[in-house]
Amino acid sequence: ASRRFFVGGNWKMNGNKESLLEVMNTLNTASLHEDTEVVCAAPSIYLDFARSGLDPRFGVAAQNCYKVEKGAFTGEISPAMIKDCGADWVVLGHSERRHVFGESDELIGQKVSHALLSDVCVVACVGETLEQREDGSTEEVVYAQTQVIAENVSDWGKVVLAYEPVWAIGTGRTATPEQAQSVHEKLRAWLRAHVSDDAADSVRIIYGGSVTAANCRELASQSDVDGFLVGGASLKPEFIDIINARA
Ligand code: G2H
Repeated sequence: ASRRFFVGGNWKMNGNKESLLEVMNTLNTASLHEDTEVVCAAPSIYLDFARSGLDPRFGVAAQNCYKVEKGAFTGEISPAMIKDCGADWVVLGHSERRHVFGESDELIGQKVSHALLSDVCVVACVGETLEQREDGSTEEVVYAQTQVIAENVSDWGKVVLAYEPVWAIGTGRTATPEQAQSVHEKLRAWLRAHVSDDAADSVRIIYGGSVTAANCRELASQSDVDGFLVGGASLKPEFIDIINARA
């Protein structure tokens, strides 16, 4: 595919300055496939630290943000602040935001809209729970989540769609390459039917959920898998192998 491979490292709420510096030094000195876009999602309190510690060839993302520019929203950060820290991306709708913090599709949509209007690129996440997969509603769930995201996208050139089955996140249970490819292919068809041919052909659809150095190559070889969102393994030296999965 002509789509540029995209690998996001989602540090989640892990690390400290000392350990993250080590992670960043490993990245800065690694020899990486040039055609891969790499973005690290840092805890918001470390956005500045990540931006100054990472080589400019890496992008930096926030892991969440609020839906307005400023105001009395104690504890929140805005896309304007993300940009002010030199970061260009935000992860929105991650399953931990949806399921641990109870974020609704509606709120995620509003966040997507405001981030894009603020010129911050978005990694928008969708994915079904184990119960939903088992009762056969995977497609219905990911289409509905994608629909609300799509209603709020002003520029698909600034969006990466991440498919993260909830049952595969941090569990060591990865989707098989066939399972991932099947959902990615359906999401691309959904984009073709409901957005445009251009969006369907150009939007990167990345897979997340227990991606490791051991399983990344086969996943990366699937025609509709355009990269990864990596949690646990993004803090380990094997992240380099994952970045180079398609090399
Ligand atoms: C899914 C993923 C990164 P992990 O949340 O977003 O985490 O690779 O640890 O399953």
